[in-house]
Amino acid sequence: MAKVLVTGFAPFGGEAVNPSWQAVSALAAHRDDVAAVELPCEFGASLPTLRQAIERHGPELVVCVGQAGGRPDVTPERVAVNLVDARIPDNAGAQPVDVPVIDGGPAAYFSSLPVKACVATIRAAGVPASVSHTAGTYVCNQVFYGLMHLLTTDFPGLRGGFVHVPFSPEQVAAAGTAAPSLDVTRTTEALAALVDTALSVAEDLAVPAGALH
Ligand code: PCA
Repeated sequence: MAKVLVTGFAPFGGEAVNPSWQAVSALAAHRDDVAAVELPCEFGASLPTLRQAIERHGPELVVCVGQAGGRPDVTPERVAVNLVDARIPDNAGAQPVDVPVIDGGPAAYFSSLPVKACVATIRAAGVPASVSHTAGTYVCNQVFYGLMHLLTTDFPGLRGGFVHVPFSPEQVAAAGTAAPSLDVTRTTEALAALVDTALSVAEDLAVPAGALH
């Protein structure tokens, strides 16, 4: 059984690839203790696929990863909100607006990853990183919220959280834009550092990592 389950997403929004899946599959290819599963970028199918993967692999840590196009660095997410407000349709054509992820669930969950310690070790590995306080209101936030709800209700003792990663340079080049990007090799190294930190650090660092806005 793999100790760590990492998930990435299928491409969405007209992109040919998703660096979250490229990075988690590269990580799993190099480590026996990591299993990678691809989640569909669909509101309906993503959480059932995640639950099945947890049941199949029986991990002690779950790290879900998604693409955050436009962000310049790797961002462990701190807060998942019980809200879906899709700006674009998902890969199945669904575009839910202003509905909860889980009816009757709490407004928010916090990550159970030591997000500040993760940022510190990712930076020490030479990759830009910062704590994020919003995973948005699309499929990634839904998966993050659904994961934390699942851990709270059905898998107590299992730790987990979510990380957003930038576009790859190849995506930005293909689009002909000037958005920030990070090589998938660097993204993979960042995820390796994050996984090792999450496995070994129980108490997060008491250092400032908040945002003014
Ligand atoms: N990013 C999207 C969904 C899938 C992904 O990789 C998001 O941030 O919601």
